[in-house]
Amino acid sequence: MRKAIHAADLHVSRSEQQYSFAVFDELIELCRRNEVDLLLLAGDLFDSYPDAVALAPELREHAAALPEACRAVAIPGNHEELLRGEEPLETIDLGRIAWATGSPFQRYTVCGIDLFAVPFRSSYADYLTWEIPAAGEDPRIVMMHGTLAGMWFSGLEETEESTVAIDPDVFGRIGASYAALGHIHSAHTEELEGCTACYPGSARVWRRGENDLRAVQLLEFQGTALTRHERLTLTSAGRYRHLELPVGIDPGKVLTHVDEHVFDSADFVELALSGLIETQAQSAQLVRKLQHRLGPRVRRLEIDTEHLEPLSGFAALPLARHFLEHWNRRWQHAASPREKDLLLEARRNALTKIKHRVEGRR
Ligand SMILES: [Mn+2]
Repeated sequence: MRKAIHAADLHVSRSEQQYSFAVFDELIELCRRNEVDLLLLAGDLFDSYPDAVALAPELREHAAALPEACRAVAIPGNHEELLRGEEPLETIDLGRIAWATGSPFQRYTVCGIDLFAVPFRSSYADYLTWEIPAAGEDPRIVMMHGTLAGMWFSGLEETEESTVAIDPDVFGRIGASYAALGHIHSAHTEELEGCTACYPGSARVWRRGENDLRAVQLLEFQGTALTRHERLTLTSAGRYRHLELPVGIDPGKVLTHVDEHVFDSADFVELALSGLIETQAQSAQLVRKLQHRLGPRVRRLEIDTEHLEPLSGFAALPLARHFLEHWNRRWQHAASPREKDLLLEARRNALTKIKHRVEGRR
């Protein structure tokens, strides 16, 4: 039985160096704990070319902790192309990690696995001309970075503005039983051309909206067959958490509605304050209090006041008071997240209308 771990889109960067390396260390630890033979890094290991150049030495040191028997292969993703100019990718030395830059693919035979590592390119349209050797006894894995053709229609959110299509026909041509994919930051697996095509999702929270727990994929092969694949969570990656806080007549009350214990120290938390407030100064004070209380407990805290609008005299308006009293009763009995979302939206709309009415512009 052979084991591999497939990770993608770690985006190691100078701007979040400590966090990136904490996640990388956990990945190495997962390789140790599961005694894997092969670590696959499916692109965007670094956030940009300059990040790769600056942080490769530190990455080499961390990668030295890989179990002795474990081989590791990384392909460049579109992010290693960012700000690259004419500089060569091949000269980046990742130590224990083999950096696959051969075109159109680089082939590795690693403990009985036949690996086709395809570095990122702006188009894979020429795949029909690739010379693919006849399959042998070993299971084949193909590693690529881009978006599976057809995924635009599956309702999956794009992680990038630029999209490079991978035709799953290429998996069939290679005869791969597993496609280790990167680029889409949410996890997604499907069976295509007799191949299990998998995006483990980004190994770290790279930007807002990446709500799910971050994970890598553990693979087991027996003979030529993929016998198991399983998600392993990366706890040091934390989560992205978005929370709307409706501000009422007494703005300070919001603070009692925040339970800081639900957040993990690795989380990226975004609080969206909504409603009406008497003055900008009150709004700023509320932001400061929230920052003071939550800021030190989480990796990153952002407080959005776009939907918290100042309206002097608002707390004395009968219309606003009546609306909020009624709304609070409904809110206390809201059962589902869907109902809560609807109530929050209704509240934003109603308070904006009240503000416009008071200011005389309907
Ligand atoms: Mn990425």
